[in-house]
Amino acid sequence: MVAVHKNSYRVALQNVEIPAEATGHLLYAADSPLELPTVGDWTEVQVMDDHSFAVIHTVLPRRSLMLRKTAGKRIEQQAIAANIDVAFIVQSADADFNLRRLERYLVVILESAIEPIFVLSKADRVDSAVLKERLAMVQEIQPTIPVIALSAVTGVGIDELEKRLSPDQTCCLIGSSGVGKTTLINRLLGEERLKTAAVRDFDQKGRHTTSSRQLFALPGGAWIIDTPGMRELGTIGQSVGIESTFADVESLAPQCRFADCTHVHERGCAVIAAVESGEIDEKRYQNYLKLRRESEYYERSYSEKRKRDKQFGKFVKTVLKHHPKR
Ligand SMILES: Nc1nc2c(ncn2[C@@H]2O[C@H](COP(=O)(O)OP(=O)(O)OP(=O)(O)O)[C@@H](O)[C@H]2O)c(=O)[nH]1
Ligand SMILES: [Mg+2]
Ligand SMILES: [Zn+2]
Repeated sequence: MVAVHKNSYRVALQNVEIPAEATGHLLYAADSPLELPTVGDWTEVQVMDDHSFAVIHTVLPRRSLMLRKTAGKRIEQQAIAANIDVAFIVQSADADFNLRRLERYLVVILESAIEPIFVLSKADRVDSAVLKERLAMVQEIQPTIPVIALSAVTGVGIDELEKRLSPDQTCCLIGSSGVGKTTLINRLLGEERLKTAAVRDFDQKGRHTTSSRQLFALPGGAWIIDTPGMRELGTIGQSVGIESTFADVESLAPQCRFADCTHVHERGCAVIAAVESGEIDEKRYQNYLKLRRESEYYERSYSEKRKRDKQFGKFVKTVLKHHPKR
């Protein structure tokens, strides 16, 4: 599966891309939208003789699935991409730089056991002292995750990123609109295949140029997925990702006085003590609490909604049973 745009798909067959649709059975038998095809999926398809159209019958089991909470009011999980090995979390070294947002992306990536790599793009837009300082700040939030500073304009750092692309692996670029994800893919493809657009002058925000998720084969053999910049990357039921992203915070838990300490207000809390002593950054701690609250809240609301839907389903079936021939 190489592209999704609303309800239409594109699949790759050897070297050709074919428009595709899912069978009615696949659509209706799905218990949740997560079972539907998404970018990066391997699928079983039936192809028209002239290769003009394909029908997707099955989605094969996934190695990984990157999820977020759907944007807006609806409380549901939404697939971003499947079978990703490596995710490049892209943030521009100038206007977009925000450590708290990096932590949010990291939660989503680590929840799905995908290997994260941080990318500071537009390195040409800040002077080297600022760049160095920002690289160090990123490294500090997770010392074991690689950070690459690069510029798709001057080409600096591109080789470092290319070294991280292994043939047959699938990677993806995620990050806010306008940070240069598509420009980077064009650079890696060696041609201006995709549309990009200048960021707004007054606030350097992107214009949401990329509108669908798409998979590309890179010259070295790796696959890369471009994603549209997301306005909001909501978390839902992502406690594993939070635990890994904030491992330094959670590792203090055994030293808290109470075994079930929530690290919010308890006396004798080792986490609160570490924040007070400056060992853990106050803003990082606040972000940890915020993401935990958000992810737990949406998970609870979601499971309550599922329960209600199931009860409603049972009710409908009972009614149908009692009025079999209506
Ligand atoms: N100075 C500089 N500008 C860059 C660099 N990379 C991208 N840009 C510019 O930033 C703008 C936005 O780039 P895009 O590649 O469209 O950004 P995107 O992340 O794909 O944005 P969405 O598709 O909206 O999510 C374009 O005007 C690019 O030319 C870079 O390394 N340096
Ligand atoms: Mg783009
Ligand atoms: Zn505690």
